[in-house]
Amino acid sequence: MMRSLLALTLGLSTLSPAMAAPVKWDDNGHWYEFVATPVTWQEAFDAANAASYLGMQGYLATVTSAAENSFVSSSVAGGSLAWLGGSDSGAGINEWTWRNGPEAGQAFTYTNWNSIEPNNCCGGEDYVHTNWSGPGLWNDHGGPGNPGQANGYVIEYSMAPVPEPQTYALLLAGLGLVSLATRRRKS
Ligand SMILES: [Ca+2]
Ligand SMILES: [Ca+2]
Repeated sequence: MMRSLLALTLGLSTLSPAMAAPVKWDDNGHWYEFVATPVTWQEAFDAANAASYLGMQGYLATVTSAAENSFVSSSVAGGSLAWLGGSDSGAGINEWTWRNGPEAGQAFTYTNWNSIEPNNCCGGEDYVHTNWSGPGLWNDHGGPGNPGQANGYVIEYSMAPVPEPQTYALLLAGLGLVSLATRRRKS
């Protein structure tokens, strides 16, 4: 019994390397998870978008306020370097946008760059990570100058965006037809 429990525990830890349990942020009801395994931004992006938790879609964290930055950088990542879901790849230098999640395609409205960042150093840096030489400080890092640069990342989980009002109208119209049909069948 003990041995099979141990095997199960080992098996589970092999399946999810270096993953802390997701934690909820009460301010927005989203959940966040730090993955310590060092990977490139693109690998982190793909893994985060393939993840789900309690029926919520995962994405590389989108940080849109000082409070969220503090929670993500300190409480979740514990001060370790962590990719966030923003990039200026394929756009003008320092035309930063969030690349996934509810804010996909939106320009940064909040930033916390370290004093000399973003500097597009070393042949070009296109991805943002936090905790660069100070708690919660951002830096542009990774490709194309250094495509192999790797560190941990934070996955954010939230429910799918609320449907547009138009979709609601269609949904309600559909429900109306269903109840009409049901009533007809009864009579
Ligand atoms: Ca967010
Ligand atoms: Ca930089």
